[in-house]
Amino acid sequence: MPKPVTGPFEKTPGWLDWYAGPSKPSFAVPAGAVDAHCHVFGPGAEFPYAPERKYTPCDASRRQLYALRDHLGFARNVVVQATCHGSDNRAMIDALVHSGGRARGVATVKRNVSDTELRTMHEAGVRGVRFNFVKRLVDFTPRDELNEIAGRIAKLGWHVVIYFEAQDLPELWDFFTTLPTTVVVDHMGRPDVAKPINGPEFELFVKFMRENQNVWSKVSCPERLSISGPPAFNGEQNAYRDVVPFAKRIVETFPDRVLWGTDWPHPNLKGHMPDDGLLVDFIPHVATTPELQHKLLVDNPMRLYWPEES
Ligand code: 0GY
Repeated sequence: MPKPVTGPFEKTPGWLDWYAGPSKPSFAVPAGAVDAHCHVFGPGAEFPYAPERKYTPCDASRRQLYALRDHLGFARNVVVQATCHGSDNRAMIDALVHSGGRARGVATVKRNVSDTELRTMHEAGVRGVRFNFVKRLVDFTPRDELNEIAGRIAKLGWHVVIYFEAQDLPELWDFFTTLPTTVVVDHMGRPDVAKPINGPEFELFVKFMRENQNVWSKVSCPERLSISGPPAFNGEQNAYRDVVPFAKRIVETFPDRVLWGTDWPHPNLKGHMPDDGLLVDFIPHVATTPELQHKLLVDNPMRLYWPEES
């Protein structure tokens, strides 16, 4: 793949660019597999980054995303609005409309979004909105505004994607459990994998999914959650081995409510930039049978994002 370039914006100091030479995964994803969590950044010269952004990335265009899709063997993408674009969804929507129907999107909207704008987004392929509670990424949005948005997008058959960190789940529980839509959690609610898998923090997340049948989880981002790191860091065969038990538990307990995504182009990583081919090789460690792999990569994302085809 061509190397990352940056447009007219100055990248955040220390920014790690996405990895331009991903390996071919050893694991062959099933036909029709969906990368259900990825982003586009700009390009900044065409789609400027939002003034309120908390970071300035290197550009990561739809062409580069779709080249990665093909390289890894995926058929489709779900492009999630990145916080560096705020509620300006143009780059994400441009990616959808140039995907030949092979991408759906998750937008960020404010309460002043019009019904016409929502309808236009739907026609482009948007099927959800993202509510972000990670304080380093976004400013606070009042709950009444989020409730109002959730009520409006529910009528379109969309869902809500939530991003939060494990220690914040108790405080957010009541809000999450009253949302009127399917609710998709990013990256398993960001567990601290140094803590025990059957300790109170992760048990609360399992309970959250068990007691709320409308809650799904992405078992994504081992590179973000891992302390043991990739093979080059720990000298082992299995990348991100410390995340495996957490993701495997969620896949095996809720096989019909899990999704997987690369998280390309991997915003805000500090230690290393993953080889996306190795990330794909993480999948069979957490979804250990062909049946579980098919649910995770094909059946579940198709049911949520392309119900008319599933
Ligand atoms: C992710 C994770 C992060 C960033 C964003 O939209 C974003 O800026 O999602 C993060 O920094 O943890 O899912 O891409």
